[in-house]
Amino acid sequence: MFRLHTDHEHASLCEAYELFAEATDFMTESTRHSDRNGRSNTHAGFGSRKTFRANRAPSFGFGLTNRIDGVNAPTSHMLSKQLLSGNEAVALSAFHRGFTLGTGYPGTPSTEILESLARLREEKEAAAGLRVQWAANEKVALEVALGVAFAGARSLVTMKHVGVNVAADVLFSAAYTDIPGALVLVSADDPGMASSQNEQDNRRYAVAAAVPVLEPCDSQQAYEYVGKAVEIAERWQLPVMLRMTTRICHSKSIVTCEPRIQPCKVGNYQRNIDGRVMLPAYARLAHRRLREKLTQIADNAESLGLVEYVRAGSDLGIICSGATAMHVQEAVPNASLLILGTCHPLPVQAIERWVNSVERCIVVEEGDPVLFEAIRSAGILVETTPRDFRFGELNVQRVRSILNPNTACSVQQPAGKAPELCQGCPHRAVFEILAKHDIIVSGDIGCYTLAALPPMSGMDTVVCMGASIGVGIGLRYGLSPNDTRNVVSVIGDSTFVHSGMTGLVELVYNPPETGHVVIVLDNGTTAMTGLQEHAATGRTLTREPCTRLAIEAVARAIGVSRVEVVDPRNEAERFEKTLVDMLQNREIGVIVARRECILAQARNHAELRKKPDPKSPLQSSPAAGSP
Ligand SMILES: Cc1ncc(C[n+]2csc(CCOP(=O)(O)OP(=O)(O)O)c2C)c(N)n1
Ligand code: SF4
Repeated sequence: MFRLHTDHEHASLCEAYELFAEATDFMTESTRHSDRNGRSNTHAGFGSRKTFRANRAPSFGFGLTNRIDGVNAPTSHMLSKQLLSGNEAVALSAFHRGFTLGTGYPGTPSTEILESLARLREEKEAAAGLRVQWAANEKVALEVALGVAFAGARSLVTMKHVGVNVAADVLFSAAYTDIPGALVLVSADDPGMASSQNEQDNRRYAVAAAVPVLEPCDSQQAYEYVGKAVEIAERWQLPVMLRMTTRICHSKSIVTCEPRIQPCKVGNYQRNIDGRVMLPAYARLAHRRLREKLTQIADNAESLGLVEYVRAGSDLGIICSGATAMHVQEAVPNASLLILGTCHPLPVQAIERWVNSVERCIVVEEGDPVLFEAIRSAGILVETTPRDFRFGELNVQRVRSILNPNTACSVQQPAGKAPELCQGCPHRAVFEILAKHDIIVSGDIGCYTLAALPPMSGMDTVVCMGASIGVGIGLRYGLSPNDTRNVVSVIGDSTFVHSGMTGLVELVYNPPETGHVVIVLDNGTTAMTGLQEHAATGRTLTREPCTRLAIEAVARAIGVSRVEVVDPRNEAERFEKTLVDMLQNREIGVIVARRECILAQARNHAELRKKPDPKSPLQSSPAAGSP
């Protein structure tokens, strides 16, 4: 079902309904648009002004809520106007531009990009040659995408902001290489931390890794900027980051798209050893080439369409980008705006000219003062956003407060009840047993992180994906061997595949004197981000059967001396006894607590009812079977 939000100050209800009617003409079904707790992601006061750009339809906050069913994406034979989220617009644009690969690792707010692309791919004829898949983690996703682009084809790699931390090693050196195809990296940042462990601003990564970054301010631009990213990537042979934020990813607005579909580009490998082998001798030259490329891109920013001027008076000028550009237009319709589609490389000349044309110029930006610092270090005098506004998302009200310090500024937390583990969630059974013993739980990221909240309060540390094992080992080292408390690492199955295996190698290589126990919560899905598949589910992104990574076999192969597979609910006693034995005997042990997520189970059963297939791994879901 569509849910129409009309809390825009400048959009009349009639106008909104007209647009809505127009938009729904081009939509077939509703689209999933909420996070795992059912909160819809809508624009609260997300701005629209028709004068903004003559060729751009205004943006409205259409919030759609539909968590599991009704998942749908635009299809190629639709007319050229569609109501799309930023994520869907990116997928459609990649589809239209003949990308050969879409890959990534799930993470809110980026997940729906690949899910939408996969649905577009189902139109086999139009998408012949397009692969869409989940990778084991963001680093390997970027490596595979880089290979595709080295071959001369186009690849899209998607991740949430913290995913770029995992992929950073690849990114920093890939930037030095000459890449004949297009490598477009989507970093979906989460200012305000709607569903993340931090609010890092990945524009900083673009600067540090020396890659161009494009920042769309609505779905239309998300669609267009994929095209610009391809243009820049192929012309200058370097990776391009498309930096989205939660508001852009999940908000819907009208997108006018090209009717044309380019077929998937097939690569034609050209050898270029000094351009792609980053030995110091080649890398030194490559670094100089990279800086030259960036200078050229900055010089071409205006002709690439990355600089937009909105002229009003000359008293007040505001420099902004991304979602902030929309808020600013609503908050201060009388200001002149310089809207930058990129903060790196910075189009210094254009900025300087523009700043000189206004009396007073303020950089209004969400997150870190990236634009401000870059502009000031170019020697251009501008004012910045006060420090308090660095925390959380901006909105129209907060932008007003920036410009008028007498207006109160507060970060509003979304209403609603605190998230909690579902009733009947298999993770509950594990934490109930852990709570009975005096255990320090080194935790990880997934649905089970919710066990850290009261009343369970059952987790002691959570830092980043995969950290549970390393931190658990470190806690063991740091505590006295005579300490009566025990440490246990708890990690989900998707997280284990993502970054848990190396932790296990560390455990076997440098075992603590007191032993250690790792519990892998194998619920047969990546539940936290909306039930995605991973290598240990035995199903691909499109839910076709594939080779299943057996977690217990991996643990044994790594050299863990005792590995047990238990159903924590039906075999609660055995689970508890195994845990206590391992702890008391100071063993290096892994317990795979295998029981299917109840939501995944419901979805799988519903699918089976629709089309029973005896060969389908859904018939024998690893998490559903006996341990
Ligand atoms: C580097 C990184 N990538 C992606 C995410 C988003 N994310 C959070 S938890 C999670 C995986 C959860 O799956 P699992 O470990 O199986 O636990 P479950 O939610 O199924 O209980 C993902 C992908 C993240 N926080 N960090
Ligand atoms: S793992 Fe599944 S059952 Fe448990 S809280 Fe997450 S979605 Fe609910």
